[in-house]
Amino acid sequence: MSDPALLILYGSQTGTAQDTAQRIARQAKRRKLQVRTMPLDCYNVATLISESTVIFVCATTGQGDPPDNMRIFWRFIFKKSLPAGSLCQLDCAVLGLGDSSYPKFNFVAKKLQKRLVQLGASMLLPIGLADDQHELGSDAVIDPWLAAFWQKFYTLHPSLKLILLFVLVNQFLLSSANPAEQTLPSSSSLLAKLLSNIRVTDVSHFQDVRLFQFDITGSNIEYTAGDVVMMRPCNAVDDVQQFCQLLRLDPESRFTLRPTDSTPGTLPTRLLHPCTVRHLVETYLDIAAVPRRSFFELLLTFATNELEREKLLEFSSAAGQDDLHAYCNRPRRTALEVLADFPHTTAEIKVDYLLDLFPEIQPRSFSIASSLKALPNRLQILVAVVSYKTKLYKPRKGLCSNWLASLDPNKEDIYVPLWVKKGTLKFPRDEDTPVIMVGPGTGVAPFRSAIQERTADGITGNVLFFGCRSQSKDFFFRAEWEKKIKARQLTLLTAFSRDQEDKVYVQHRISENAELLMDLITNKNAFFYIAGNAKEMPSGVRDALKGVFQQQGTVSAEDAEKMVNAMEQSGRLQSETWS
Ligand code: 2AM
Repeated sequence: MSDPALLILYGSQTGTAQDTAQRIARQAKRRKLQVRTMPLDCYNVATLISESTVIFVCATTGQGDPPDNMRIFWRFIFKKSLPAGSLCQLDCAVLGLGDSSYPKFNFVAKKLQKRLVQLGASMLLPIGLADDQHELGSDAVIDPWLAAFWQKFYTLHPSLKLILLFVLVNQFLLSSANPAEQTLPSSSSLLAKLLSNIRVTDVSHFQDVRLFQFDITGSNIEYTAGDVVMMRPCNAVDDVQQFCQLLRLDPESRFTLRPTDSTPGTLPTRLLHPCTVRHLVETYLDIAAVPRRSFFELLLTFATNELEREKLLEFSSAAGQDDLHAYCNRPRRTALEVLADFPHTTAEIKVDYLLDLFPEIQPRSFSIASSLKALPNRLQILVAVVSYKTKLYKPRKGLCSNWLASLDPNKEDIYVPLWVKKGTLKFPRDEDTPVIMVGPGTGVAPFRSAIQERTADGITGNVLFFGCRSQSKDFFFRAEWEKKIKARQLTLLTAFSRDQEDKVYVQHRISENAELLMDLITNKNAFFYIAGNAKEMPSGVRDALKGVFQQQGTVSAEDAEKMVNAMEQSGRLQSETWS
């Protein structure tokens, strides 16, 4: 190896892999290495054969699929026509970011590593498998893995001297601008008018769940049941104001963006040009998320106050990670709250570094809860407004659900940028195939879409297991279901968990209706669906389904498990779960 240039390619869904890749790039730049960082799909894969050292940082999505920004690469790299030794000049390292509470933990990184080896690439070190579930967060794996990587890198390039000087690397320069400049091309998403924002749980109920309706007239959006809609929340007005005060920024001042290095694909295109500080903070900077360790490392470079500097130094060091976790991750402290805890340092932050300090607000996905066949030109979503307590005084609030809940279409016209993506749930098209759907709570959303779509097509084989706490408080869409039941288009089985002494869950109803389910699945080839956000619900439902097979088919537990797995493999058992 003669060329010490480093290429970092990432596949990122929620921004964590991107953040990690950029952190590695900063470390590389501090070492005065030539480094390029980009999403896998922005990279011309055909040139991989001429690279020397590549780090792949890849997330795995909940269902074991690659992130959206590495799908083209994924298809290419698995082409059968690629010759076995085609990457034999390549030294690489694979870092996977995953969550061990999902069955396909770090599946993408593992599969990628296997494929790279098959194509002849040499691995510089064993694969790193970071886990969100680790009590110290994914850095517990990433930090030692990176240390091992640099050690290996320096043994391969002994001529390189380690440069310990910390050089702050900023990707973007913000400079004041005159307002006459043009707007950058906006993204291709639709600005959909919000028509209604209605609470669907009783006011006395602990949880605020909303049904939002958007007008998509004039767009070419054509969604079907199972699809999801993506939207990006904005920061709360009060948070934006506090942020500007802490950083001593005038929210109305304007700037333009210029890249400071030649890495393609990193300049944000969806910001106005020129842009006000308010617009940047409100729509782009993720100040409401729990900050990552790299945030503290960068913050440290602005510290002049001795006390704050000491604390930031500790949080940036390997030895301080337990304390950082206790301060930040466990109570889910937001970046804005951290800034307020370090006021002297925050006041020193240079505006040029905002885009290095804060990741971009990531889009959130929601299962679409309506069907175009029942509601032409409309799109509805069912959203639980997230708020929970930690040991911090203020309750924690989900950014997107609270932002949506704050929008009042009766007061002013509100337009929300959104776009639609194919979801993981696919429903059979032929009218003879019944569907069994298990969707407690907001998990019912994709099934409402499917039921609306199927009944509009005259399909009547629809069985829904719905669970909520109380018949009178959070039984969403009750009147709609009653109409469908009357019209013999729907069989509804409900589990109201708290209307009686003992908990009743959807799985209990599944066991009670074993005969019906067995008949639908074995004689009528029914499809079976699970959706929802309770952590243990999906496995509870699978177990209940196994119980149905054991009891009705008089098979062993092992065979029942095989039957469930076979259904899943053939696409007749599908699930979409979220936490
Ligand atoms: P609970 O809150 O009374 O425990 C929607 O959230 C419904 O899902 C509620 O009735 C909730 O009941 C229920 N639920 C909670 N955990 C569950 C689990 N493991 N399996 C099935 N349903 C569950």
